[in-house]
Amino acid sequence: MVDILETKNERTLLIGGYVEDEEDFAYSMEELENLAKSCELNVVGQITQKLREISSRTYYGKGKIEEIKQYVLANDIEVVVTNDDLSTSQLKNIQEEVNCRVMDRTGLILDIFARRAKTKEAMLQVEIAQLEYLLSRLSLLSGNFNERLGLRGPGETKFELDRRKLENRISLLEKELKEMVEDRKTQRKRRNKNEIPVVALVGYTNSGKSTLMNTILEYSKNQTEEKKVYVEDMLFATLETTTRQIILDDNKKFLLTDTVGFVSHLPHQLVKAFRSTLEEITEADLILHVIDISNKNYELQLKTTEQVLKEIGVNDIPILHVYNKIDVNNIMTVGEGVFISAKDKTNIDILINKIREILFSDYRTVKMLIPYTQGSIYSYLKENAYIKSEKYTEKGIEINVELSSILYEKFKHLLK
Ligand SMILES: Nc1nc2c(ncn2[C@@H]2O[C@H](COP(=O)(O)OP(=O)(O)OP(=O)(O)O)[C@@H](O)[C@H]2O)c(=O)[nH]1
Ligand SMILES: [Mg+2]
Repeated sequence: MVDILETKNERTLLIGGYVEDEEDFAYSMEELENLAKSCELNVVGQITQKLREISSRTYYGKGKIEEIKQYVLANDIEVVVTNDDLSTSQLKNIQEEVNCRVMDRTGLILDIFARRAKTKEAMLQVEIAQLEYLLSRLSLLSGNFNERLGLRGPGETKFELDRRKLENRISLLEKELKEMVEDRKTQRKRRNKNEIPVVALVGYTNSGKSTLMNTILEYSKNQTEEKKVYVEDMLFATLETTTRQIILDDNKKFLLTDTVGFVSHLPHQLVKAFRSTLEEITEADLILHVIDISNKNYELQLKTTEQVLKEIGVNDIPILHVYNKIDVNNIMTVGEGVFISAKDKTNIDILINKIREILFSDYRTVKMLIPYTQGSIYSYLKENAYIKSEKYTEKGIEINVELSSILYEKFKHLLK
């Protein structure tokens, strides 16, 4: 794994500019601080600027750059993190002016992903994203490199060599990833054959997707503690999708998938590298969009998630808004959807009923008579449908059963 950052409690200054919408900007700076803390950076302060015009050389104005430089000197700042999307040459120029390492939001997010990746697939995806990022910022890095070595000039030879090395490594990793993804696709196909509907938990990072997964698991007949997933109060606790089968008390079954969270300005390298993981969302029958209603910026988070969903090609899957954390902030009038607390397990039954309505709208309740000679059908229905009542008669077992349209077609000859 390449190490872009190697941060160790370094004294850090956050910088950022905004054109309008000061409130959204203040929030994104707050989020940047959280991202920096997740990278174990020691955030000492922040300098912001309302941008009247954007300097093509250093992005921020001349006076601001001077202020940043002075701050860096006076406070022993080791890393400056910018909230803005700067060109490599702008980053390079700022780096030279303020005389310390400058990183951007993308670099931070990539570093968090690198720290959290645990499975082989996630590690591969993160490394590809990091290398793509390095490749796009190569001139910045090789400039540094030259400086350190006391070289003069752009150092073209080293630059080209690095570029080729990176490109080769990327294609090697992509090949490895592709093979892994193929395996998973085959597994998924097998699953689809079973025709169990898939529900995907999707949403902003830290909104409570994994907590909700664990809570819904408790409503499943086949639940065990080991099936629970990792929950943590930090950004990007989940980096890999996990799928669990849920069996409701009336034998209705679905697969529930927990997915990686989104963040505003999710680096495109990550979206690209995680495409195979995110694709699972596009194959779901229902998306539960989990929104942290206790976050004052939940609307922005909601929009960001919707944007990413569009980007990965979700357009005709039903989406149910699940407003979470009502135990913290109970405002139930903000929109259509279900209002729950995944942590306190409030309104989970309402949510499950909604899921039932959407996924199992083709279910119907009918009366059947199963001759005693066909006891295996009875056992099959006991497992795969919901027998609401049963009576033993002379001709066989009379049942009142709720079943899917597929099972209905299969057994309609037994209708009474
Ligand atoms: N108060 C409150 N906290 C909650 C609720 N649901 C989840 N949390 C907390 O929110 C934090 C994040 O929860 P996760 O379930 O890990 O969130 P996630 O959406 O899976 O996050 P990522 O995997 O990082 O994208 C944890 O500290 C949870 O305990 C809730 O209903 N109420
Ligand atoms: Mg999670």
